[in-house]
Amino acid sequence: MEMKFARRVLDMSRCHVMGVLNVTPDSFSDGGRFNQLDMALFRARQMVSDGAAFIDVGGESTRPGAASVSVQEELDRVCPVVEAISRELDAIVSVDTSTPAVMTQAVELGAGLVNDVRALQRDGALAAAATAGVPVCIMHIQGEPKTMQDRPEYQNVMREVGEFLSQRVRVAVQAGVCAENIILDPGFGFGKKLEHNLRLLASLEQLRALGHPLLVGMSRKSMLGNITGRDVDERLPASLAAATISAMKGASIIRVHDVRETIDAVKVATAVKEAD
Ligand code: YH5
Repeated sequence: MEMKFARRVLDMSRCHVMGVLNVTPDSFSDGGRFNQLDMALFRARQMVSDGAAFIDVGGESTRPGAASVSVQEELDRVCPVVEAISRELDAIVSVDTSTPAVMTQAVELGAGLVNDVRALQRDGALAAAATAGVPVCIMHIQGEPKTMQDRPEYQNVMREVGEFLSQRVRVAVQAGVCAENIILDPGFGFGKKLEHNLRLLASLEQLRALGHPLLVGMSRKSMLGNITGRDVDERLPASLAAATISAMKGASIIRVHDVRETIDAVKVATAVKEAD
């Protein structure tokens, strides 16, 4: 159950925490005391000292209705941060991108994981991921980020997500991605209503039958707002509950904003699993 991410090897039978690092212009503003790169590095250092095994660097907002970003703009946002974290910190850099040129460049600069919310469906993404040679996370999405929440519909969400993911694994392996390098993600909130997200979380163990480690991301998402009635900055307790359930159900990587708190929740879940 070991997986090799550029310079580091992880046991994927255990649960690891991935810290979210957005490098979109609106993510960092401090009135000019720090520049963007300093701010990003500060956050990354903090998340690593809090125990993050991965830092997920993303330069494209996938919020419905968010403006699209040019390839050059995404490269300019992501590359300096990937380079600096890879050089300075003891964590695996994950690049949250659907853009082939960003995958290629980021891996050259030291990224150890390609995290694509579009499941390598963009032109050139399969080839870029195969050539990069690092593990890739393939996530389920219904539709495109811009419109995915318009009216998500499923007859059987578990079956459809499972079939989508196994089809993308097949296509990726055909394109030269090593099967042992594929991580799967049901894509919480990506073209799904609350009932779909809940059914996927309730049945998460079943997705492990596809034979790949699982990554999940529910931190601060609307599904938790729908359940608790809380605004985005009041969703930490709900996010910890979601992380705990995911860890109990066998997720290998949990993608979160609040690393320190999530590490404790994962430690409790892991201890209980080991006593079982
Ligand atoms: C994911 O699940 N999600 S970006 C809406 C929110 C809060 C957070 C306020 N990239 C995932 O984090 N990559 C994102 O409401 C991801 N899995 C993987 N593999 C969305 C996000 C967020 C969205």
